[in-house]
Amino acid sequence: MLSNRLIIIIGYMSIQALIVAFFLQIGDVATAREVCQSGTLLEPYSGVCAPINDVRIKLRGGGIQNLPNQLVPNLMQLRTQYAKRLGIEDEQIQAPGGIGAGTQYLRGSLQALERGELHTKMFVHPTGIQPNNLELDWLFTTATNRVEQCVEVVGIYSRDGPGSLGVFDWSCSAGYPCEGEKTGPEWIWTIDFSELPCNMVYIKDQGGHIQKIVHYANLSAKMDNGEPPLWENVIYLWNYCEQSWDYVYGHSYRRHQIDCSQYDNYCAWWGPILETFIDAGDPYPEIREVGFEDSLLYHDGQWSWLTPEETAFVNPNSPWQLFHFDPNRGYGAGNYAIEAIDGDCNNDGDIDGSDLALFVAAYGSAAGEPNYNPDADFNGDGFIDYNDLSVFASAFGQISLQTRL
Ligand SMILES: [Ca+2]
Ligand SMILES: [Ca+2]
Ligand SMILES: [Ca+2]
Repeated sequence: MLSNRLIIIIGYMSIQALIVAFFLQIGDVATAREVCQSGTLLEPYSGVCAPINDVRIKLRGGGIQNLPNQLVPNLMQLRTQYAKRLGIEDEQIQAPGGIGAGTQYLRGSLQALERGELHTKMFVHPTGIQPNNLELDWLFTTATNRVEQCVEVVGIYSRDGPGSLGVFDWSCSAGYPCEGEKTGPEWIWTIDFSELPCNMVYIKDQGGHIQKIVHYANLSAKMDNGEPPLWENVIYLWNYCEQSWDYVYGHSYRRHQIDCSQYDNYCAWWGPILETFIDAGDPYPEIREVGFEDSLLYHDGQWSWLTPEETAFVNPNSPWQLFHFDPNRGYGAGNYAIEAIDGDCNNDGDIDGSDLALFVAAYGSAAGEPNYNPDADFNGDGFIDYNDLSVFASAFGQISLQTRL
């Protein structure tokens, strides 16, 4: 069941979006989805059927790297080797799966025999996650969509350099090779976050920290009932400039998928996780906060908010701390976070002319009015008035500091 927050924005919606939001609100997402016309995909946080734009060719021009085989270790091999070092049984490392902290799909729950579609707002760090130069081999932020041979959208961080977004597809095979003639589970491409300016936005997370996020939908859908059935793995990134979906990756293949919700199957059991391969006893690096917000899984016609009835949670290893926890759909973990400050109307960590413009536009409004902006209502009383103005005036020019927590 979706939360009440959807209803808040209904005042700004088209009739179609209103109808969609209504069905979402009453939990009838199958109908909400049908209302979306073909060529559109439901954006579940706003209830809007948003257009889909195929940007695969444009992305290539933007510098997708085809060097992941050399640069980023294969996730399957990393996980298999690491599980062996930990003494985990072979059958428990059946791909795809993750090793790390975060949200875990419970066995017996979240069946996805027809479709698994994960939506999440993944914290990202275009300049990297390390505030210092302590050791870090690799850190990934990723999730499965509960389908056996799904595709993962991965935040990739290493010791040096910027953070990247990667696509790792489990469905590549000799019969159904992926782009670049890849015939096994493999990285398809990686791209620096800095190449995706329209796919990132600042938010204030539930822990009151400022985050840059990418909202993606990572889905595996059964397309026919052939022998074996046709499946499609697709990745959409939300485009904040166009208010539409960027179709960035797709792969079709035929397969009888294993039911990953069954007790004896160990595939696709991780929701949104952070994943490292640090040996016990080795020092953990200091990292900026990583995590996810508002994760949702659409599975076989139902939406799940990944509540504790259907998911478990694995805490991060010390010295990383859990900064906020919205069980089990959202969390932030790490050592360093950027605190949100009053006056920052666009949540980008400083209070400047952009915030002034937003504040002026909202000034004089009350909650429920079209120009009301909760991020400009610093005392949260539902009115943007002289009380907020005095907060804004005294905060103008401030920069929020990254604090070690
Ligand atoms: Ca700002
Ligand atoms: Ca700014
Ligand atoms: Ca106020």
